[in-house]
Amino acid sequence: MDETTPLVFYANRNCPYAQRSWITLLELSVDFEYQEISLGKDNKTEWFCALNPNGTVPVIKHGETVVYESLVVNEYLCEVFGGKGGTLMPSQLAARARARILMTRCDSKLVKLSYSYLSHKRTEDAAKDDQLRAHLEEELLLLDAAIEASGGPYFLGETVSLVDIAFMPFFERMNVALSAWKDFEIENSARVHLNTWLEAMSNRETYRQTRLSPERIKELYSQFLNVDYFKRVGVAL
Ligand SMILES: N[C@@H](CCC(=O)N[C@@H](CS)C(=O)NCC(=O)O)C(=O)O
Repeated sequence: MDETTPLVFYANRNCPYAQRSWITLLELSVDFEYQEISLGKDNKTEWFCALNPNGTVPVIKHGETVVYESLVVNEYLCEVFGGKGGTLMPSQLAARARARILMTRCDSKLVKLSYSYLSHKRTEDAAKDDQLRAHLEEELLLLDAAIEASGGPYFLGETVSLVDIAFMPFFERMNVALSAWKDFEIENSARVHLNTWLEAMSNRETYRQTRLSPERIKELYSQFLNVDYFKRVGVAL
């Protein structure tokens, strides 16, 4: 298996996890075949579950090798294609560990805190709403400090990495949804490094090719919020 082996990318246009791998494929200039998976339908089929027993996107099939879980897919892509269009992981072991700590934190903290706050109904418990908002603010400050410590504009310093790619699809959605439903702006003068990071990421051509429009995010998220989708899939408390 090498960079000349055909690669199929199974994804869904609305999925932030799949978007992570899509940006990575584009950043690494990989040739691939995009296959759209209709969620609730194609991902329940026998053929898809044989590829990924979790029934989730993204999945890549690279020759006979099948990889799923967005963060694992992205590291695999870096390992195989990292030499071609530039690498997205640092070479030093300590920096690689730091990158993994931040990527894991994206899923265990930022994603959970932001979807929990977004899906909480203030009318049901205002004190809890304030608490969820405060937890999210704290996490955003921590991320701001992480970017500051690296010198920015990216999480690991001057060059874009898998860490930035892991976070961006969620910031894209939260930027729109938290503003629309919670009157909460991600861009805030208390988080200058995060603001600069968001701008640097938003200007990247690879990301721009994969982004959802704000209108589409609002349309999707109003459906999701109506059916308590985020709680059902386990990204909100
Ligand atoms: N931890 C997984 C999460 C992937 C995930 O949850 N994908 C969602 C779409 S955003 C999915 O495929 N859900 C299956 C479904 O909705 O039936 C990853 O990082 O790849």
